[in-house]
Amino acid sequence: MSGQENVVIGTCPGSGANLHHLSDPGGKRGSHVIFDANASTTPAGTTLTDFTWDFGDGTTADGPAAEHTFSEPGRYAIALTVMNSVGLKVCARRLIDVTPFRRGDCNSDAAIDISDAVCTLEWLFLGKEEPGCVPATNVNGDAGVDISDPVSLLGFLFQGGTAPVFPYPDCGIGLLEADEPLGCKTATKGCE
Ligand SMILES: [Ca+2]
Ligand SMILES: [Ca+2]
Repeated sequence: MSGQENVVIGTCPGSGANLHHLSDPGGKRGSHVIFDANASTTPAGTTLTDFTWDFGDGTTADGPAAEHTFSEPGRYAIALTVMNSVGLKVCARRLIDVTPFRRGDCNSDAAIDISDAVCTLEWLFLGKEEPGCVPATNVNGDAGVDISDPVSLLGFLFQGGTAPVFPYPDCGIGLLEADEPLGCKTATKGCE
């Protein structure tokens, strides 16, 4: 595993079945993101000719791949517009939280241990306060946070199970499709 994570960003309503990807270099903290649209598709007989990125912070870039460093933490709407050789344009959008966290660190103390599983269980089932970075509790990286996440963390800690998905063990920003609706408001300790 290279540490690189790819996620599909959704197409705009009414566009074709085009796929675009974002990727993160992994290991780099926080604000530097590599965007990659090379997986975009176009109907047979046409080629993709233009790629335009809007990073949501007032800056843009061209080309099938782009790198961008966000200067401030926050939530950004990334938009990609692709045009093919017959002039058909499609777009894709994705919100990303440029708030670095370490996945698994529910209680934000820079360590991943049993107290994080307890933290998630207490939030889910005992009415404790929601963690400042909910995606950090989505240990298994699936569509949401439920009991399978603390179970997965305990399995990793004590039974040699699967490690939390990126960003782990290094800090990073959440690029999973599930990270967007969960929303990471505050960086976990050690990732600020
Ligand atoms: Ca912790
Ligand atoms: Ca989950």
